[in-house]
Amino acid sequence: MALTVPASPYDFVFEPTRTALVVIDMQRDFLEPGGFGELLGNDVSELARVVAPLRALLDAARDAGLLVVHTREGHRPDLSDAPPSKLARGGGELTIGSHGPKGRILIRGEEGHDIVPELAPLPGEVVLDKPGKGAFHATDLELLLRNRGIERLIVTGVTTEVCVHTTVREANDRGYECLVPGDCVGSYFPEFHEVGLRMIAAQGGIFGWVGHSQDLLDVLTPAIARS
Ligand code: C5J
Repeated sequence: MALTVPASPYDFVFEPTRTALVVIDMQRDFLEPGGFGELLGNDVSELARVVAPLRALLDAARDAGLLVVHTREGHRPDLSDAPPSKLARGGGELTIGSHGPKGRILIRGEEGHDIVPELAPLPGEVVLDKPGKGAFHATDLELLLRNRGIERLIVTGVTTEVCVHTTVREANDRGYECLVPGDCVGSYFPEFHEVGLRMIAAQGGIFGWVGHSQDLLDVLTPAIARS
């Protein structure tokens, strides 16, 4: 049964069995004190506010039977999948692969690369390791979605203007309809967050829709009760 949520620029209609909740990079390295984000000088408390509403949405999506996809940005320990340009970027002492308080920065298998415990994937949920900002770049995400008949994505996570935006743009070009609940995405820069959301819904929804998690809960909860 199709569900309708209020969103900008207009209502977003989705069928739960043909929709995936995509949770982008809710990793210790981005969210926790001592992680890569903080080592770069960012205020990680800006991202902490995303965890509670996203956890509620994740629980509802699981109960309503949406496909759940978690992504993690990171690299192989030998850095062979990291473009030299990405490693050089920033020019600081600490970069991807450096040793930090949470192990080697953005390296698969290290503590900082893990998803925060509040949003830990359940057994059987898709966990997609991605070397880039977008979740479609150099991953099998498109194949997984196509094989499940997924047409729409609810895109959440961090950061709004980097990995969330890149993923929404990639998805949009591939024909997926994307809804971004604004309270379930976050940025170290409040102004980038605001403008990033406005950019998605501008011009009649040039990249997709922007909504709120409570409106999703309002339609998912009755759908769970009916099932
Ligand atoms: C960044 C991300 N900001 N997940 N990664 O480098 O947005």
